[in-house]
Amino acid sequence: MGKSLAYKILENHLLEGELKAGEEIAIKIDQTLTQDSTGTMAYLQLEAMDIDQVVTDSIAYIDHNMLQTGFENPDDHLFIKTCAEKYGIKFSKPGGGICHQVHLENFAKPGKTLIGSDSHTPTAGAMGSLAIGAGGLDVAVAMAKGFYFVKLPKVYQLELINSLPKTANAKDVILTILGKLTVKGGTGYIMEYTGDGVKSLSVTDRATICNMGAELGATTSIFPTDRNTLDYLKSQGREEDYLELRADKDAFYDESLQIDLAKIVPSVAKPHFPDQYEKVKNLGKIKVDQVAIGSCTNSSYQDLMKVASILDKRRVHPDVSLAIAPGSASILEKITENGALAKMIRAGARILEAGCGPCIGMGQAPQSGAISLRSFNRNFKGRSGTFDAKIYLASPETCAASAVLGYIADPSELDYELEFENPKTFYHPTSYMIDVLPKDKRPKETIKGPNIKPYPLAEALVEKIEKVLVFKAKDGVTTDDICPSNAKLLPYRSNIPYLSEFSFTTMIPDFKKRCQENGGGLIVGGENYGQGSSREHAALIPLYLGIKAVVAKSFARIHRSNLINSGILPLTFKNPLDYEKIDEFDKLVIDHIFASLDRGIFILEDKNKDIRIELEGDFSQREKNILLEGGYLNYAKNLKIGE
Ligand code: MIC
Ligand code: SF4
Repeated sequence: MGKSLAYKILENHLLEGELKAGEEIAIKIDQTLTQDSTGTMAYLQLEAMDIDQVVTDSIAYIDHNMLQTGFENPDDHLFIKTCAEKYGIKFSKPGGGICHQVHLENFAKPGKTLIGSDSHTPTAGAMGSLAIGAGGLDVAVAMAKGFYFVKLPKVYQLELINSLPKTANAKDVILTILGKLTVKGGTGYIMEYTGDGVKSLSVTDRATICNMGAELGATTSIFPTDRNTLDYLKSQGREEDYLELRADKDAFYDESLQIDLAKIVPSVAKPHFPDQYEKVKNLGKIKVDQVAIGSCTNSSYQDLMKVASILDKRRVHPDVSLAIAPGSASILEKITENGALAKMIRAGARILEAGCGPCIGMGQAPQSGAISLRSFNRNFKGRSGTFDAKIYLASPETCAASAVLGYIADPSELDYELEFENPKTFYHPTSYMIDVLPKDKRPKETIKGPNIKPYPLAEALVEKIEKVLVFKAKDGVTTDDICPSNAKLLPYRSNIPYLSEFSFTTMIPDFKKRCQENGGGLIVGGENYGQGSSREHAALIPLYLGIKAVVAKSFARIHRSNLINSGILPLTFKNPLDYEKIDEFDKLVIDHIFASLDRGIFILEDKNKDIRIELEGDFSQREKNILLEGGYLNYAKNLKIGE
């Protein structure tokens, strides 16, 4: 039986372990990326590893914390810049664009491995790169040592047939897949795209699809390479990076789903999760107050040209605010040069700088109770910066048509032509990219502003945990709940004590107080606990507040690793119905932890109810050692692999 493309790349990078689904393997990492909202912490951890220079081809992007309403964000940018200079890392200045878009343009390479401290790192799968999102500490270790550990996922084949109709976008494809498989459907899988329909999709279409594989919970997503990949690389002036890659004809896949592109129609994800699928046509005329176009999902040159074609000679509805953030300086330069930007401005759009912007609530929070339609990838409650706003996700075409008509509209309601040429070459924003400094020019010290506080250090596991259940959460807790992020809070990503004030405030007002009054505690959660962002702050805050274990029905992959890296036990109910038996503020005991770690079965005693509940903790030997040694930083310092 032949191999999938994903397994071929993994095999080429295997350092330790066997290619058996479910086994933990160590792979060689070729490239890393960081962004600023997770990067400050990642670089503090890199500094703690006491190295001279990184061993990977690494890029530090500034794209999230762009509003400079005080000294905090610019101080963090400077800290990251000095780290990049000191350790031999390329630096993408603010204004250069969103990390995933700029990486696709300039660095993503077929057949290479990439890990990034951002959950949407798999966007580079559009280029046939095996790209995985991870916590900042995992990325710091990869930069210092060149390896990354991952439980080998199974492979899910998505066979594409036919081609998209004019009004449908690659976004509608991934929204359709999310509707079928849900936000948990990709957990434990690599999503691999195959079939005749692949050739009808451009690299940027493929990037949209790989990007939102993160919302499926998948480890990563990947496309084969072909003529379109070569043309894209040529347009970016790096034809020599092309490599033809595809799965074997008789490749083995654990699961398979066929998607007929011809049947894809304009779609939305309704509030408040990306899998709340509905066809635009079935919505009725939902009035919109705000429309936002951009983000690492849909801010490519092609997407913005489609938007300009729809807005051409039209006017944004008087009741709508339309914001557009281009994905990169290179795209902004092209749409400025060819007049597309002028069409957007004439229509009344608000043009933002190239960056994440409203996607992470960095400005453009909608009005109270607003309906906001966005070409982004996440619509969790509160993420926009306005708690009672309702966010719908859609394609850039649906967004543009809706901005004009004032309600969520199928783009076919408007007449427009999509005839534009793809540029033969793009401008290369070297002005925004600072290359690796020669060794003799590198600074000896990094510069840290006063907002950068020491991060909490994990403690070695103890034999018995005896704590109160300080919070019992429902299904689908996101990292935006555990560590809310918006323009006011993002500047404190290097200040865990301050951030801890806001933890879980989307759900309860007094999580921190509960922890303080009870000397820390335990958290209980439902399905897919910790879905969403890769931010390790969602583990560092609980660590800081004395949380010793999180018991849930299931965990999202990156968050589970972040908990282990921070020395917090992530355990699951053996019987999910046991979730119902325990209540907030019950006294809970988990004893005989060392022996339980070996058995993989833990016993939770509820002293109030006088019951015992079986929990599971399926840890690899490395994960057990991390927990026993008090976190990944301690464990990784002296670790060597593949030598
Ligand atoms: C996000 O989209 O949620 C973010 C902001 O890009 C995060 C990273 C972060 O929390 O800083 C992500 O996706 O990993
Ligand atoms: Fe930035 Fe939004 Fe993409 Fe996260 S999802 S990297 S915030 S554009």
